[in-house]
Amino acid sequence: MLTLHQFEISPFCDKIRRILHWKKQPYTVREVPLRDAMSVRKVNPSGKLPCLEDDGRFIADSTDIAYYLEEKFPDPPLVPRDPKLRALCHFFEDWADESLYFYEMRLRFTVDHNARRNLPLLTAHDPPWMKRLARLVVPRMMRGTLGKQGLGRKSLTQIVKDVERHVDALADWLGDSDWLVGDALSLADISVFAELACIRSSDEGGRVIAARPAVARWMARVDDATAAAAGR
Ligand SMILES: N[C@@H](CCC(=O)N[C@@H](CS)C(=O)NCC(=O)O)C(=O)O
Repeated sequence: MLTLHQFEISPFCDKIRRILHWKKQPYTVREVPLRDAMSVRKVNPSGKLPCLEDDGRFIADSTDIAYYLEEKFPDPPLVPRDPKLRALCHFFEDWADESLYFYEMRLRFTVDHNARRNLPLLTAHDPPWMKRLARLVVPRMMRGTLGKQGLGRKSLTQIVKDVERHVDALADWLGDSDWLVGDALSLADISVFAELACIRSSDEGGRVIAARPAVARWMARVDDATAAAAGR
């Protein structure tokens, strides 16, 4: 049996739930409340989630989990067989994981009106004392991380402009296509969707995506194909 160790609102955990759903694999969830975040090191020394447990074996990092699942359950495929399309799929996934991720973090947790909505979701599985502590500590911690990464030093106006450029590029790339890579849903679609869904849940990101109907339609298409994952 597969067990997904997760933080429910993490886009990387959403990505893995959607992959499991796409591949029609049953699984159970071990939700890690924020107060137990240190316990993650027992399953993944880096302290990050998602981590997938498969019969006593632990696979960490959403990319490694995705390729593990692709090898174990090849049908329906998630990664294109054609080398050029496979490379493109990898580039999209890396863009989502290593660039878009920081925009969603910046928007959801360091912009006050969005943080007020998202902090209760982050601590949904925690006792009241942890909810109170998180309200004080989490935005500060995220500002620290984003300050070092760089996006934390940009104004909200600059961040929104960057997001508009990213979403415009996505719209241009999609054109009349249903999917990002080739003619079928792939890991590229799921990875980009998972980050954009978080960006869309911020007021600013929601407006950017609503103004680009082709991207909104593509998001609905990916959601239809991969939603209903447990724990969401
Ligand atoms: N590259 C990793 C990133 C995972 C990641 O950053 N997860 C965050 C939650 S969104 C986390 O566990 N953060 C806890 C920490 O950094 O201590 C992946 O693809 O799984």
